[in-house]
Amino acid sequence: MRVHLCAALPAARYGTQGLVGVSVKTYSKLAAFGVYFCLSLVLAVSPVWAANLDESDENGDGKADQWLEELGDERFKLTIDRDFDGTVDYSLIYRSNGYKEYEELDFNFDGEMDDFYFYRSGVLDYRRVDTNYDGQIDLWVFLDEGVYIWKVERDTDFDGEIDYKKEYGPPPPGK
Ligand SMILES: [Ca+2]
Ligand SMILES: [Ca+2]
Ligand SMILES: [Ca+2]
Ligand SMILES: [Ca+2]
Repeated sequence: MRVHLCAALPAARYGTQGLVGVSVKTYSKLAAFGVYFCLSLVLAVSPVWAANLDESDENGDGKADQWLEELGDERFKLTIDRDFDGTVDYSLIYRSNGYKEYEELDFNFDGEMDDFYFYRSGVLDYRRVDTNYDGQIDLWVFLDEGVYIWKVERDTDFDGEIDYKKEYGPPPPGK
């Protein structure tokens, strides 16, 4: 059985709030048309950054809300203040070949990152989520080919101990 990342994550979490730059209404509409809409795929590396921009003011309020930093070793870090409140709530590290390495998101805009994406050769490998925003990871999702879940672990009572494990198949080669 192959379980798609978008299908298996707690739906409530993604139905109640606006996604990155997309209103709930638009999201529902997309969902109604059967469009897969994963958070991790929303913010692709924008071609605008190919120019040597290191700061940008997307909403024109005179304050920068997107930053690009060269880390060296052909690696870059993009950070964004999605709700323009002055606190960074998204960051992405990627390589000059366009491969993502790491991504993190403050989904509920409380100032703490709560959704973490780890990539291998540019492909999403696993994801860690703090679903109740208490600062502690309670959901681990392990992926094959970037989109198929092969294992899920959860701490359902948020006491720091994993109490739920589900494997959808044998570990993929090399995992
Ligand atoms: Ca701004
Ligand atoms: Ca913010
Ligand atoms: Ca948060
Ligand atoms: Ca938690």
